[in-house]
Formats: sequence, structure tokens, C-alpha cells
Amino acid sequence: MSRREWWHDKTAYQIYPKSFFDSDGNGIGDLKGITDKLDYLKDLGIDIIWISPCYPSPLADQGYDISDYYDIDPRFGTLEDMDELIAEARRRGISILLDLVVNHCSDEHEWFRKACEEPDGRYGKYFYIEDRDPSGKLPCNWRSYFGGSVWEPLPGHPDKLYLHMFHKKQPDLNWENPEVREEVYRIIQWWMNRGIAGFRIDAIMNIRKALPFADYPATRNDGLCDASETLETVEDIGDFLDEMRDRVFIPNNALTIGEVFHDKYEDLEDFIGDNGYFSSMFDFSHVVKGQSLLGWYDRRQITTEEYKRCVIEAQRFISDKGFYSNVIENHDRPRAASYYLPPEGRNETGKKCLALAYFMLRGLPFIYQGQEIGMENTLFDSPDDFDDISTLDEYQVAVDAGLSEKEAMEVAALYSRDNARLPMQWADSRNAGFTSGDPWISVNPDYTYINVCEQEKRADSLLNFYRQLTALRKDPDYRETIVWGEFIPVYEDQEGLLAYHRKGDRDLLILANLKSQTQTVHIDTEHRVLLNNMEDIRRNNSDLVLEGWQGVILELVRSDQQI
Ligand code: TEU
Repeated sequence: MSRREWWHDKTAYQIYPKSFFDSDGNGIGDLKGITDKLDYLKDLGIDIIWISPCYPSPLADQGYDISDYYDIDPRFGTLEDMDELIAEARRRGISILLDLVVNHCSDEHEWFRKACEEPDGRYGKYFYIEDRDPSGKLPCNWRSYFGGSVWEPLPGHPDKLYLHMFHKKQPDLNWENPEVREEVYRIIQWWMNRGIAGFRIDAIMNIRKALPFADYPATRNDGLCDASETLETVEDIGDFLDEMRDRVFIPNNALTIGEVFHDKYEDLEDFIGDNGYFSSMFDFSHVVKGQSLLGWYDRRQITTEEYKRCVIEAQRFISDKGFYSNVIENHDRPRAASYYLPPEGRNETGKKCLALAYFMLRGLPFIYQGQEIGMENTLFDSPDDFDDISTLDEYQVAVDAGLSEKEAMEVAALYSRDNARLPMQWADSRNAGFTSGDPWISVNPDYTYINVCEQEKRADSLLNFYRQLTALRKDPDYRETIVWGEFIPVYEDQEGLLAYHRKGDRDLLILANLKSQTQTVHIDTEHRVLLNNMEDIRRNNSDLVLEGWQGVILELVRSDQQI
């Protein structure tokens, strides 16, 4: 049984600062814009905010390429703005998590510049720099996550190569070098001293490489192997993670949420058990489902039945051994409404059903900006419309694999990370109320009817439904059960029905009909309806007839009686 922690009963919210709210009209969201919207977040019931990177960066990967860990990018504001944001958030009982991106830095970081000046000097050892084989053979055949080899000529040194698991403007830091690890701890300590609660930890499974560099079986006909495949053979990543936890996370009582892509359930306790590397990690079981080593063009959009099976399995494995962070969206994903809901369920009822289904799972729920109003994917006409480097690469991969340009566009548009990165839709006014200037990326035209302002006014809106969910989580009568209660799935074989108990001092039954057809659930226990995404609930003797995409939370009154 894992220890109870201060953050367990909270609700978290992810902000992608560039697209959240622009306070100064330059078309780019900023920190002051976040401060301006703190009351909105408070009203939504948010207690923890994770802010995607806002440090100085050339923005090659939208801030996940950091050129100075100790400052704020002027486009997002200043350190004073950050201090003000932290203080204003604290005044409202909201904690701030920043994004810790330390697998790599930017090629414009001073460390890398110095490494280029003197590859054999101190800073050369901060990176993975190898001599170039005159035959042209690379140190290994790994493919970077954003396409092409992980090896790139070191600027100014045609005889040398450096490693980048992500974009070539994101050179990997060499964690084997204790000096690098000290730098990381210094960064963490510096930000903790400024008053943040902790970090979301980026791409952390990449910090230890499979050494010595060697070729792996190719996964595509480019002869390269996916970088992620090589991580499977790394066994001792725990050494680094233990050290980081002991040196800086524990002494600072930091809240740490790992971006951990790791499918070995048997290791879960090492990661998020009582003495785990992190406080929590995202449950990505349903995110990786349907992915293909060949690329997005071979990816499969998962069904809601598959979604259900993934979360049930994940919840079973974790049980009370740790506390997952539950998500259906983030800045790397298409919009949940567009990805999980089929066209006939892509409406407020379907969105509420999905919200209720994941929000009541055991763990810390994260809401991604705009999810609470049901923002959807946008339309892209041509590859020129994409900003994201990953999308541009995947479009090309699809074309190279033989898809027509039209088909490749469809694939890229469906999965594009840009979908999640379009401006937050605050109102039906110009630029969705995001900026008074020209937005850095186009606004989704559906802002005229999907926006905060409209949903504020409507009692039955998705936004208000999310408010009900966060309020229920905080309700002293239900908190114990919703936060720490057991997760017990039921009716597992009923296709398209996600049904589970949360059992603590109360007994709640969550029923989510994740399909368009009605489904009947037999229930002979006395119960009351705590939340329903439809006006009513149909009954047939002791059967509940759930309409397509109906989701309800029931409280069973006689908890001794099983259904
Ligand atoms: O993502 C890490 C990651 O492994 C991938 O899921 C990545 O998002 C995907 O391959 C892109 O299609 C993290 C960040 O969340 C992401 O935004 C960054 O681009 C990446 O690290 C590099 O810092």
C-alpha cells in the first residue's frame, strides 16, 4: 500500500504556454497570460499546473530544446513574471510544476557551443561525440525520433559526430559524466528554491544509452532502428534515477511526474512505488496501443473497447502500489475527442462520457488545456500548414512508404501534435480571444462554437461538467473513495462498456457506455445518481438502459451487496 501524499487528492492541468493566452498582443502566449487566467483555473477546480517549457529556446521543438535553464524566454516573459505567477498561484492554493528537459539541451546552449569549440575539452564530455569513421560507417544505426540518423556532424569538426535521439538541434547530454548530473541537480535545486512544487520530467527513459554504440536490427527499409528499441536493452537506468531522487527530489519534497514510456509492469514499483524514482508517471498504455515502428501511416486509431482494456489492465497492475497520472490528452497527441470518439460520438455527450470514464480512475487526473471545452483536431490543407517537426517527418515517411500525398496528409493531420498546440479558444471573438495580435499558429475555425465564453454561460456545458467532476473529487463525502478507494472493474466482457467500482468508505459505480448503441446493465442494489451526462436515465425494472455515450456515477447505498 503506497503512502498517502499531499497531491493525491488534487486535479492537475497542463499548459502549453505558447498557445494558452497572450497578454501582450505579440501572437504568442506568455506567463502573464497564465497569471491572468488563474481564476479561471481555480474555478475549474485545478490545484496543480504543469507548464510546458518556457525557458530560452530557439523553439526548434517548441521549447523542448533549451538554450538556458536559468531564465525565461523573452517571448514568454521574464523571471519576475515567473515569480509573480508562482506567488499568485500559491495565493490561490495552486502549485506549479515546470518541465524538466534534461535528456538533451539545445545546440544553441553554451555547453554545446563550447563543446564545438573544444570537443576534447570539458564540455565535449557533456555530449556524446564520436570520431567519424573514414569509411562513412556511423557509430550505430539508430534512427532519431524525428527522423534520420541520430548522428550529425559536429559543427566546425567534419571529422566528428554528435548524438541526438530527437532533433539535430537537441544534442543528447551525456549522463554517464557525473559533471552533467551535477548540472542537472543544480538546475532542479535552483527552480525548487524559486518556489515551484516540482517537475514533469521529459523523455526520461532516454537518459541512459545502450553502450557501447552498436547496430540493431533495422526496423524500416532505411536500414535504421528506432531509437526507442535500443532503450529496451538498457538495464541500469535506475542508478541515475535513484541518484537524482536522493540528491534533489527527496530533500526538496518535490512532486515529480515522469514521462515514462516503459511497458514492463513488473518494474512499476521501482518507478512509482513508495521509494520510487518519481512521485507518479503517466499511464500511457492506451497512448502506445496501435502505434507502429513503421511510422504514423501504419498506426491504428484504437477503439474505445481497446482504450477500456488498456486502462483496466494498467489500473489492475498498479492497484494501490503507486499512483498513476491519468491523461487522455497532452501536447504530443491529437485531441482526445477526435482520436477516441468516432464521428457519431464526437459531441458534448461523448466528450463528457470520456471525461467521466478517465477522471474517476484511481490516480491523479490531468486535464490538457482546451480539453475541458472539448477542443477538436483542426483541418490541414497542405504540409505547409504544419509547424511541428515530428509531423513534417511523419508526412514524408508516409509519402516514402508509397502513400499518395492526399493519404499522407490525412495521416499526418489525424495524428499531428499541432492539433493540440493551436490556440486555446476563450471566446467567439477574433482569434478566439487568444491574442489581439496575429497568432503564431492558426486558430481552429471551430472556435466560433467551441469556446470558454459560450460554455461559461451554459449550465449543461462540457466545461461545467468538468467542474462537477473536480468538485466531486474534492467533496469531503466522496474524496476518500474517489482518491484512495479500490478500483474494481465489472462487466468487463460487455463490449464498449467501461464499468468499475471505486470502493472506500463509499461504494461508487462508474458506468461509461463508450459506443453509440444502448447497453443494459442489471443493477439490483439501491443507488443514487451522483453525476449523469444526460438529463435522465432509462430504467427497465432493475435494468439501467444506458443510451449511446451515456456516462453515470452511481453511489450504491447498500455497499455489502455486490451487483
Ligand atoms: O516526448 C518524448 C517522446 O518520446 C515522444 O512521445 C514524442 O513526443 C513523439 O515521438 C513525437 O511524435 C517529449 C515531449 O513531450 C515532446 O514534446 C518533445 O518533443 C520530446 O520529449 C523531446 O524533448
